[in-house]
Amino acid sequence: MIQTQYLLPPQPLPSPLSHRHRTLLFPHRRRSPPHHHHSSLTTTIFSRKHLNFNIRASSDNIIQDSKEVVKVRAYPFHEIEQSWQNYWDQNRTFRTPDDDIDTSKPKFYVLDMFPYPSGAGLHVGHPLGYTATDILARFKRMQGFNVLHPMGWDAFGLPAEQYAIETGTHPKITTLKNIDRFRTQLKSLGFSYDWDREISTTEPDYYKWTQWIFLQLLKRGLAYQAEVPVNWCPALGTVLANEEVVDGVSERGGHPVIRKPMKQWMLKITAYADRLLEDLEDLDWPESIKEMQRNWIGKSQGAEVDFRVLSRDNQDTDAKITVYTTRPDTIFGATYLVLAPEHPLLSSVVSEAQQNIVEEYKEIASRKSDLERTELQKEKSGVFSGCYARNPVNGEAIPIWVADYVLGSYGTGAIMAVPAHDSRDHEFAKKYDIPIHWVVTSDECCDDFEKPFSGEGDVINSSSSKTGLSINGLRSKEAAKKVIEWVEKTGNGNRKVNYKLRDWLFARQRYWGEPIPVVFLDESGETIPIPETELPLTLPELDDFTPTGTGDPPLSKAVSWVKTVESSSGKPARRETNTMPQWAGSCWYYLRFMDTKNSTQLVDKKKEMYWGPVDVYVGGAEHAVLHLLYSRFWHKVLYDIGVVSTKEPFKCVINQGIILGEVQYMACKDQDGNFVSAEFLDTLGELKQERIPEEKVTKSGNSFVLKDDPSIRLIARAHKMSKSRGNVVNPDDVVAEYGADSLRLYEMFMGPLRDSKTWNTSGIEGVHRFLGRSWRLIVGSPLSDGTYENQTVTVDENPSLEQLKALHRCIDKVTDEIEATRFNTGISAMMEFINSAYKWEKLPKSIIEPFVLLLSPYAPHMAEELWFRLGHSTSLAYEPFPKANPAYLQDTTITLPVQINGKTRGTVQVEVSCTEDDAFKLASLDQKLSKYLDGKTVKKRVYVPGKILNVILERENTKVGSR
Ligand code: ANZ
Repeated sequence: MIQTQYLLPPQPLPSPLSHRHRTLLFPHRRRSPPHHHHSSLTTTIFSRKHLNFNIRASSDNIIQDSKEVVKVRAYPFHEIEQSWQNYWDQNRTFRTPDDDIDTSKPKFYVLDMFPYPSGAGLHVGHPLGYTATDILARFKRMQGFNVLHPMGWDAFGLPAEQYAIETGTHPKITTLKNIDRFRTQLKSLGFSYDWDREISTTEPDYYKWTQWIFLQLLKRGLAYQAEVPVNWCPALGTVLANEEVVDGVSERGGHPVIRKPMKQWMLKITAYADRLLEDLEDLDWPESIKEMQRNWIGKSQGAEVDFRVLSRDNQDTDAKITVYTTRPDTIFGATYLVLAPEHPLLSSVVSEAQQNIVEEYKEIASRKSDLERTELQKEKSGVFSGCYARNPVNGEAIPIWVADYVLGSYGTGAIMAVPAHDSRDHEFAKKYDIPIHWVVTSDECCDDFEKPFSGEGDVINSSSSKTGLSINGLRSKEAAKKVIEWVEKTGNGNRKVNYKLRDWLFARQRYWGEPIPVVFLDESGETIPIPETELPLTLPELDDFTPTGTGDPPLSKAVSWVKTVESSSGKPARRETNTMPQWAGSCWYYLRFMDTKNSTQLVDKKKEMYWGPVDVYVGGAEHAVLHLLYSRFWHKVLYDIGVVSTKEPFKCVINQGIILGEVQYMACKDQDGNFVSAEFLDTLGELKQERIPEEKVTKSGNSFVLKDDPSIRLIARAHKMSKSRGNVVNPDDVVAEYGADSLRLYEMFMGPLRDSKTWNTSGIEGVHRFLGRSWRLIVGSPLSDGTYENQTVTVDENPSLEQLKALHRCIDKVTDEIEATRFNTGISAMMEFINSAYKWEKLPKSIIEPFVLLLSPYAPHMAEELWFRLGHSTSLAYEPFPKANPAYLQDTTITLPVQINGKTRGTVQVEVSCTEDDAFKLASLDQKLSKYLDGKTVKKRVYVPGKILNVILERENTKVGSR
């Protein structure tokens, strides 16, 4: 597996480190580490073009020199970060014990949705979720939890295969290269993954178990084969994935794509529909995802009703069309039936006269995806079949139409259309002049009978003397119930629950995926699973990845691999040449992380019972449905066969928001090239737009305007990062310029984790300055050569009450905010602390050490370095997280009312324990109160501590006879 190629476990080191070991680990840093000698300010300048500057001052501000502006690093992160990453690597600091784990401690399993290692490398969106989970992992470790925080690669998939077709580079090579790049990038961000547990879905040791799960599904009848339409592109001679088809043509080349049935593997996820629905209730997941899963499963209750097909002379035939309806109460309003174009009965129903038209219509429909067909805005289309059917409730003959707004794959593929009460049917009936019969009424409807009424109400016009059924006057619910009872009694149908959820198409005509472990006997075609002992069935080497032209998957080119014998009988057989879809490997990887090297079991039972389920799972909302639903399904199957002990895989799911590119400013220009303010955009119609650089923009009220001409309002917009817009931010560049800790801190400081946010470079400068300020506060100002002392300016003195209060307030806030995953406000608390600390004359070590621990989950490199400079010889990763002492949290200042001559004239803020003299002094300094007190003689002061101060003044200018 990949990790064995990568990490050579160094000799475990005794802990705490002896001095000798420390020098081994930090060969460059005895008491005064050489790297700090090198860290003169000239080398800490970030210069883009090897600029040679003479820097005079240390500051995190921008310094002007030699006509150019360069940024000075706020602190020597470039040395610190690399050396701590090496330290963590060499010491395997974040290795989670495996067989040697102390299970009496509580566990915390925090997982990222593992990435597909694309050729483009990491995106700034990745570290958003990864930093959040890393903060949680580090925090929980310090709180004494056993933490499982692993990383791996979801590495099968299309791009590597497409690249192979274009360049001949084997997908394995591309994949390994991309994984190396991703790993290096992740390490450069200081994430505390246990790299000993790295896995890749493409490694045979891993996919052996993906294949094993498939065999278990097969054994239980949960995997089966069926004819299912695929996207077939005749011109390219290949089957395409949905994402390779855009508007009905191939993404590459723009060739037409049609839907063609092919025999494929399906997984019976529908057998788990009810459990997938019910078990959502207990999950701590965003309500929006739960709702999306509910809709995806789409449970609906209704009835199947049979409509007898009529012969030319209006007689009942043996054929019947079964429709699915959720509104049996509207059955008297059914004025036509619709069959989906792919309905199996269609060809036997169509009249001779309509044959050609129907065939043509079917052809056109076969090119559309289900999504296109059901889009509400799309104009409805259809053709008459030439045939009629009888409505069982009133015996009326109604026409049978063919229309693609009815899908073959849902319900029965046929509907009774009720144009008065369904908007799609209404639109269709209007277009083709089909009668509309109103059968439900309510106060909220039916003013004009122009629009359909889809709500429930009172049933009207719904009785038949012929059949004796009447539902008039009933409410929709009761009417539906009565109709269902009637059709059941008369043998015309039955109650039915339906799900939107379809079985999962589990085969791809692709090379770069897991081989499906079955063979087909040559003589009978019978499907036989390969024995579990023969797993993994490895992917054969292949040099030619180009499509076969016949629709057969590329694996069929591996002729000697495909031709085989069935193990138990020795009979000649062919291997399956379809592979599993990309979703397969990611369905269960969280289980493998618990026990990555087990060669006899998917996961050891004891380990699973300890680690399962995942406590916090963070990833993008784009996986709200498929990935999360598929893995829940597999998990439940594994639960049923006793492999896992929990019903659900992920206790809490969090979706991090999207990071949009930096706000871009556009100015409008008229035809003559003059700037026009954006508010005229609507009135002047088409205006040219021109991008304006940020330095030419200024804010005015709520909008942005041109600096040179504030009357020109600009359009400000943030877009999704994309190559074509040129607004992609590469994390490598940010790390080079500001350091990993700044990137981590910035991504957390941008806003609430779950919100979408826009990237803003001045924001990162802000957090970078904060880190620099923290560094210089604790380490001191740089020496004349620009290096820093190898220790701190902290003192071994007792802290003041004020310092203790500031610290404990910070501990309290940071702890609360991490626990609530509100990382941005946690940072604000640390910023406040540093601001107060700058006002102190002395920095007691007992105050600064806990602060460094608080900072460590966010900015681990700097925190480790400070910890080291504070005189510690081991990593702080397992130091107990500071606990707030409630005694220092109480707010002891109060608002004291001040009376002058018995009249309340104002208030002052004082400590509860404030003396009378201090209270009076504060009152005479107060702007409002001093007006009354200045130049007056105080006769008497009455002070009730914590309650009131009353000042009685000498009377002056007393007018005679005034009273
Ligand atoms: C008559 C009717 C009257 C309907 C009415 C609705 C409103 P859900 O809730 O999504 O299950 N339908 C059934 N099968 C369909 C298919 N294969 N393709 C497209 N539409 C189909 O919706 C079920 C309703 O959607 C069914 O109830 C059916 O139209 C339609 F006032 O029957 B109804």
